[in-house]
Amino acid sequence: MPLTGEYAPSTNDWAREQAELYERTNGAEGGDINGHPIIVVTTLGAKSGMLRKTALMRVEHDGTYAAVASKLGSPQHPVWHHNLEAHPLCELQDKAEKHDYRARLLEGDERALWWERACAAWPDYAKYELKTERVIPVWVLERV
Ligand code: F42
Repeated sequence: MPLTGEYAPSTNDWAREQAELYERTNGAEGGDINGHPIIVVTTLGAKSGMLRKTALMRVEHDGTYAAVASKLGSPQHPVWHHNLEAHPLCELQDKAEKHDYRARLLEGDERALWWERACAAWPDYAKYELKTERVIPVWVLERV
């Protein structure tokens, strides 16, 4: 069942413009960073209950995706991480494809496997890991 609710644009101009440009052009514009593809995930706000759209690096394997809550290695988790904790059902857009997914927070060997896949897709994740004390949450998003 697709997410319903009112879209609440991010107050962060960059975050808002990137997500909206991607969605408007189905990833034809704003679809990658130096050739590394991006996706847009729509989550339900943990506090607002409104729809939030977040651009993330595309980490995919056999139709399943990962969402890596790196936030450039900042000391705090990105707030979309808290949205997924509260509401695991989300929507993922990969270019023109948009479907419903359920997010599951990874631990142990499964997290290690997806962390390896994430760093292969976006090597800077390894740099972010060195920048912060926090364990960067890795979510797997499985098609509903
Ligand atoms: N961020 C990543 O963490 N991982 C990535 O792989 C990644 C890739 C990427 C590629 C392109 C690009 O342009 C950005 C990329 N980012 C990546 C950055 C990402 O898009 C986010 O900007 C970043 O992760 C920070 O996420 P955030 O959810 O903390 O965003 C802030 C800036 C934000 O939008 N805040 C909103 C606001 O209006 O200030 C509130 C958003 C929200 O969800 N609010 C919740 C609610 O209830 O509505 C409250 C949640 C709570 O508990 O406080």
